[in-house]
Amino acid sequence: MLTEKHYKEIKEELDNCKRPLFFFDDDPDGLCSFLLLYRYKREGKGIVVKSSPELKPMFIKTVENYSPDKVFIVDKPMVSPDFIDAVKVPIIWIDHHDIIKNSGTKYYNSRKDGFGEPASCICYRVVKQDLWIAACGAVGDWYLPDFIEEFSEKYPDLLSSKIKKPEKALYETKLGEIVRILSFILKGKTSEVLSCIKILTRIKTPYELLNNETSQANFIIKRFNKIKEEYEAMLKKALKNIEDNKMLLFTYSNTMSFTGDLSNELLYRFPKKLIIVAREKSGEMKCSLRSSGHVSVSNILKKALVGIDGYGGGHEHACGACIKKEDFTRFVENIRKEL
Ligand SMILES: [Mn+2]
Repeated sequence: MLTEKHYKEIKEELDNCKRPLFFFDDDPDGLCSFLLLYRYKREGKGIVVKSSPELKPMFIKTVENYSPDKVFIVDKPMVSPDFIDAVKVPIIWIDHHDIIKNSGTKYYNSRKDGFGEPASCICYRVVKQDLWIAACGAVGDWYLPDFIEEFSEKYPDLLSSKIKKPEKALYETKLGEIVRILSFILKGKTSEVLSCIKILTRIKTPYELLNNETSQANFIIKRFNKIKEEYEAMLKKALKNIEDNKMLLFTYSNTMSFTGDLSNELLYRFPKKLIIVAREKSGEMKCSLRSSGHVSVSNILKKALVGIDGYGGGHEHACGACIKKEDFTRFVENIRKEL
């Protein structure tokens, strides 16, 4: 658990460096965590870490090339020990996934009793500015923090104070629309992703983005609309498999990954079903699993993985898994048996 003392410590770390390098996860919570720290510090460089929950040794080169005086890691559940060994400057690691003991970094984790508020909430409590970015990061991780009331007061048109459920905030409000923008612009061509992130470090208000008020905002919105089209087409396909009343399974093999976004939206539309969205990539099925209410997808996943070539885990209602293609049908059968 984190307290005001920890937020102060992190702030001092930020204040006392000149050339920080920030690594962040490729989802709205990760992006917002980075934006909060960077927009306060106005110095350094951000690196989005795609495709793996772990910060891998390949990023040692990135550190060597930039030669920062401090490294910040936000919203990554794992960091390779080789990376930690090789990096000779202080590493500040801010996270809310499973607690890592003796990480060899300055480690800050918000977890208590199995839950930790999203990394963007921690970063907001450190910098105490850009409330709208913090709200986006939290809602993107399916969570309404205590400062959401203040947000609704300040921006009632973006989030009505009547909304008490994160999924409603995500799919029925303008705040949710911004979260989707932040999620979609992280997909696709790296150079375009970087341009969008750069712009986001300078966007002044949520309205500049939503109402397309500047040419910079327009660049982001145009890119968002293009990616959204692809997403809508996939969602339409996924909505064709809804006859099973306990489970909704959708598989695809596009280059762009919509797995997390699709599984979230399908769960919102079908809260009583267990959702499995899987993307085929190099002989593996990369899955996102969702459930709500009393159905614990993490327990089901644990049992379904027995005798299967694959791995996975996560939170009670949201998990990720990676399964060898040959074993995928058996894996799905195992899940069906558990339901
Ligand atoms: Mn997160």
